[in-house]
Amino acid sequence: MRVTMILPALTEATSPLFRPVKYSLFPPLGLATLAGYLGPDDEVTLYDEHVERIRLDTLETPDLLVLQPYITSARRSYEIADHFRARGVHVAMGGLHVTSLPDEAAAHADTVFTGPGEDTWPLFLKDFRDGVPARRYDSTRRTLAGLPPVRRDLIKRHLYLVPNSLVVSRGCPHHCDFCYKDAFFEGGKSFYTQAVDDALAEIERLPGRHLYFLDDHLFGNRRFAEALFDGMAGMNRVWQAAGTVKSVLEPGLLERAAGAGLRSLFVGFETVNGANLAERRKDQNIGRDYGEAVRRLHGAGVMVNASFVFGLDQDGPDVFDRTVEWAVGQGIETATFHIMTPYPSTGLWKQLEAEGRIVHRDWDLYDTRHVVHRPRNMTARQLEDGYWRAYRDFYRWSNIWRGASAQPGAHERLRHLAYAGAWKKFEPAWDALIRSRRVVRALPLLEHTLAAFRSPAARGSGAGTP
Ligand code: B12
Ligand code: SF4
Repeated sequence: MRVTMILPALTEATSPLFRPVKYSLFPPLGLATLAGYLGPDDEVTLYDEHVERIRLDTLETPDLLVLQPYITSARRSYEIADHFRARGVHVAMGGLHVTSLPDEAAAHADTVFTGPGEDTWPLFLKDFRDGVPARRYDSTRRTLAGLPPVRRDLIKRHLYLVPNSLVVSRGCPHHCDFCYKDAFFEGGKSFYTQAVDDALAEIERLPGRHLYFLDDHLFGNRRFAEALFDGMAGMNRVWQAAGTVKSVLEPGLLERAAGAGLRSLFVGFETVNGANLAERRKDQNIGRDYGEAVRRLHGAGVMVNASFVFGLDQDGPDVFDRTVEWAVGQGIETATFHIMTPYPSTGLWKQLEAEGRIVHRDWDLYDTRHVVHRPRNMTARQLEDGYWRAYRDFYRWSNIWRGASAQPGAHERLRHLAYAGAWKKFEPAWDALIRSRRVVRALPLLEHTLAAFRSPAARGSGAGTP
């Protein structure tokens, strides 16, 4: 069987006007995971529009086309699907946006899938080979046991800065109402992990030193996380991941992660307005000392990528300056800002829709950079302007210097400057590297920046990775 898999990209990812480094970070892990279920005789090709241009009229005509639309790439995905269906190709679509709006996707596909694919995809493959594929498969049985190895041989590693991204769990134990998670995992378990040995085996298969865990919350199951970090100690890895404020404040876990090579953590602080938290069911952040979380991370030698959402119902026009001021004052190395975006079928979507506050359904603009709802305590213009101003202000050299000077020591100050500066300040260099189609050449630099620093505690004891 000939199978083509495509991760479509929103159009701006290919625009010369837009800084594209973000789109050259991670390979299409979901599709490479599904490819693992294909047989040795199947011919499979995997394309990722974030890093390569595809011309539909020159592509081969496969027996089966597999598409994974995100909300912002839904329009493009449907365009690709329609093109191939007109040529008689069976089109299968699944993933987050399809799960949110299966009927919308079904108008462009022969088969749609809701939820994660590990149970339904092998079922479909059998039905398809037998000539009786169904129109729709809904995932209910959730497990990562017996997962075949991810087909990393299909990934064009040289096109990515972070080719070694991986996930060892699915979902998250929390229920923030703006998050994709509860809707995506409806009908079954919404948080589950691989067996620790399987996760360690996956890590062993990855070349080099650097890893990026894309798990929603790597620390979400303490027993699993501890065993994983213990197993990773001594593997000489440096890695990045995501975790919650609550998990950072829990004694012991962070230190174990740092000992196993954790060097930077994406943390969902979300808001400096405590009143927003209960409203958005971000219960795990309520009453937590954010400053203490940052100090603990820095104390363990872990850089912080702080995530914030603007335009929540309790936010007024002062929220942008307050957030930037707080983050810079804490010495936070990198920040990711988002405009609150109601994804269809989330709790947030349902509330705003009931209140008549969804302004339009142009999914291209649901990219967390555009205002798609009617904010409560400011205008849409104030929100969009404030969002861009926050980015500019946070990454001003004066603020990068100020942030670096809030770090505990000279070592940390240097790393702060190197990492924050490289991330936002050298866009022309990134562009040049990406256009040379050898972005992976920057990976040693990233590894070096992450590895060049050990926690004060680890430096004292000689423990941890070099
Ligand atoms: C890596 C990542 C990116 C990468 C690129 C994606 C890539 N190369 O895969 C980058 C940085 C480019 C990115 C960008 C954005 N992202 Co993003 N990203 C992620 C992240 C962290 C991990 C994705 C991943 O690899 N998961 C692991 C794999 C194994 O799971 P999976 O891809 O979901 O695939 C499984 C299932 O979905 C299903 N499946 C998927 N496709 C198909 C197809 C078939 C036929 C079948 C059967 C099953 C199936 O089976 C797979 C195996 O279980 C997710 C968070 C998350 N937890 O998923 C957010 C996430 C997907 N991103 C999101 C968003 C909003 C964005 C941006 C719009 C944000 C922004 N402000 O820029 C942009 C735009 C992206 C675009 N192309 O349009 C949202 C999506 C919301 C939505 N409803 O679509 C998520 C969920 C984050 C969040 N919590 O809000 N992202
Ligand atoms: S903690 Fe993160 S992944 Fe978990 S539900 Fe909240 S936003 Fe989603």
